[in-house]
Amino acid sequence: MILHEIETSSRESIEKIQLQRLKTVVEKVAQRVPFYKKKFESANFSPEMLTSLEDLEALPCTEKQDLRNHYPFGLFAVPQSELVRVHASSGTSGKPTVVGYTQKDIEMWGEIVARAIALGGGEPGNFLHNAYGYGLFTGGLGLHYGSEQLGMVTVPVSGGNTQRQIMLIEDFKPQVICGTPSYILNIAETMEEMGKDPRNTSLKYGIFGAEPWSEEMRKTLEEKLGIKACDIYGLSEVIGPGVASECHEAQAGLHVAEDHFYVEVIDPDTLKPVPDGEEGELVFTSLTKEAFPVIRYRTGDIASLTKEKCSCGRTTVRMSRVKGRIDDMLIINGVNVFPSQIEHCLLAVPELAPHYQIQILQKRTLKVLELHVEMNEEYFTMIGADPISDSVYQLEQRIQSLLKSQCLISMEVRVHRQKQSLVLKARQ
Ligand code: DLL
Repeated sequence: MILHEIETSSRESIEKIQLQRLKTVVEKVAQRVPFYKKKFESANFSPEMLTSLEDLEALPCTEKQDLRNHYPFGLFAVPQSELVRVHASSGTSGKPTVVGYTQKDIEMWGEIVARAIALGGGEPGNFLHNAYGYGLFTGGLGLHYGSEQLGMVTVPVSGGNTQRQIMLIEDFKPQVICGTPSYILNIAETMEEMGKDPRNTSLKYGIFGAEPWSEEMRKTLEEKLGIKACDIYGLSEVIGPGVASECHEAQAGLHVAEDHFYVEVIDPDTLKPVPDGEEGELVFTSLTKEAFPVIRYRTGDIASLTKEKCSCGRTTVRMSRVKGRIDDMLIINGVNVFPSQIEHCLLAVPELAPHYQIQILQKRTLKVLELHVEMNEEYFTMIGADPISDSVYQLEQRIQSLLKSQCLISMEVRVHRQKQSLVLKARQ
């Protein structure tokens, strides 16, 4: 179901709209956000110089660090009285990256997520089982508003309590399910363990994202659940889910909501744009966002673009699946984790030596993080010859709760004796 005429417009009309909107947003941030004003001045760039979309390349990119430097609201382009919502994603220093929305932003977001759900097979009147987490993470509320805007009956289950999710799927009979691919696989496998056949539900379509997944994973999910599974992409800095989404007809790349976001792919080393079809780092510029517009935001995500018309009839540019990231960010069951964030917490623990190792273990369909750290010499001497003592256990528990409260990360912590045979990564 095609919801908006932009989805099938000619390239010229799409680019004409983009250029008009780009000029407006660039002028607005130059006036309202001191960070961009300074950035434009130092690049000798003034908004009137924008005569084509390519002229944007003259501007330096914006990075996650810029957002951190202006924590929490320093890059907002409207007064707080115009905001209706904030969301946030995890950050390296324990401080999240904060983004804001006006009422119009929320409506626009709902519109593009409605489009994404329609792309993935959802229709008005269908039930949508939403297993993305609700909260500061954009997944739950993002899909929720889009589903309502499409006219679907939205079941706001959020993540967790898998047996209850299964009961609701059986009783409410949704046609569409949304969530991280790893969690949805967990639901399917739990059904199998309960002696139920996951192919026997009412589900027809799945809209999965927020973490990298593969074609093999798609095949597994489709076979296990008897559904069509589509990829949905987004990041809170740009808006949340719905920046790009796959169509169930072709399942051949994610259609970018080009009337709201201008996408580029750049070489992460030279920062120059790469030709269509070549992989590089995705960079997005907001075209319509009011509260928190970003100009040339480097996502850290690796993908390629194609402007070829899709067999579903849509003409919007498509991005490939995200192939990986250029930084060290890990995405564990949909939660973004920077090793440097963990490092920051560990530095505050006086009993530890400056080495740690993060292990990602696959336990059934979910990933589990294990953190291995070394005690330092003083602590080792203090506890004496028995490293399996109560005090080590208490130290492990303390580090575990520190990580949980400061970084929102759940991990198993193991404190090892000094110079143990583990090949531990040096912190510095
Ligand atoms: O993950 C938004 C989202 C929610 C997308 C629900 C899709 C569904 P953040 O928490 O800010 O926002 O994390 C954004 O997650 O830069 C990618 O590295 C990764 N990511 C998001 N979607 C995909 C996907 C949400 N479909 C970061 N494939 C992004 C691979 C994805 N990686």
